[in-house]
Amino acid sequence: MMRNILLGLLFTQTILSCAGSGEKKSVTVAVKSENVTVPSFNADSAYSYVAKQMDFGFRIPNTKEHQQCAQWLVSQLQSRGANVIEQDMVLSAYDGTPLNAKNIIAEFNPQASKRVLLFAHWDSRPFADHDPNPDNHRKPVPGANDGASGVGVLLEIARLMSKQLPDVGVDIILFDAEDYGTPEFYKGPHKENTWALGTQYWARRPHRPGYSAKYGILLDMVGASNPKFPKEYFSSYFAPSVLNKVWNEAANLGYSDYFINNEAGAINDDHYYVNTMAGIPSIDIIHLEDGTSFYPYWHTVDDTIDKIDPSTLKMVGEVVTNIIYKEK
Ligand code: AHN
Ligand code: ZN
Repeated sequence: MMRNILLGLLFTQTILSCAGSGEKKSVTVAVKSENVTVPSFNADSAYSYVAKQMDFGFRIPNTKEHQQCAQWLVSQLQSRGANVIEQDMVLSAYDGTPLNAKNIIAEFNPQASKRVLLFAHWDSRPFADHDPNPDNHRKPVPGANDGASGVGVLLEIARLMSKQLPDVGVDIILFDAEDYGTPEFYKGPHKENTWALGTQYWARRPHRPGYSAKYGILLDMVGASNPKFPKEYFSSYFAPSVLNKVWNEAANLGYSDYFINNEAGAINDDHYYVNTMAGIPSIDIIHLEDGTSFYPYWHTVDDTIDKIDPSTLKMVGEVVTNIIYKEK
């Protein structure tokens, strides 16, 4: 049995690497688009958007801080000229708690048929269940890197798009209730798929029936100093050409020390459901220290604003900005 699974994996990898060798076409596209002006990503502006989210407090469903932050996110995106859709829903958490949640969807260039989807989660986790101190396990995670960083980068990209639209359509989705997954201390009945609840809801009921995009890019924990972004497993499995395109762009921009070539483990994150349920090939740019463990303050009470380094926001922002403005 195990042997068959292993053989199956080897076979799949062979297919994927064959698919990866067809990269010459995308090289041609990149050369053609060299004369495109790519607006410059402002790291201080992105940082200020991270800090602003933190000022609201914990962004936990069913709280007023969460509602207030949502209102601000919607008005930010509207002020950038996007068509903003608020997808309100009541979700059921790992223990059956009803969660009043909101996905925030911002369409730029809504009439363009070729679209790219950029996404991040905007909620923060109610339980610091990975904190070294067990007394903190039921306290909330501030979520500076885990949540606010990806949103900060996307809000800065939205600001850039308000001045100059890329050729393709871009949808920014800020998903809710990503981080309400089963806490490690929970002893009740087991439930599957308790993470990324907002994404699962959207994949079943997209904001436009039949919605699709050419590909998707998820930003998760993209703000800490000296990050490592290895090639996360589901990203290489479902979207190898997107992954290579983005990592090549990062190398072009001089960021190959951070966007590293190592293969990393599978992370059950928002992109998993965008791939498997919505069928949009999507990658996860995620800080993984040694290929398996998250950024050091992940799900601790110390995931605070002082961990955010504008130069990390800048490298990720610049890579994604180059990708969308060079897309034809
Ligand atoms: C799991 O821990 C299974 N998924 C976590 C994905 C995540 C949480 N990303 C940010 N916070
Ligand atoms: Zn988290």
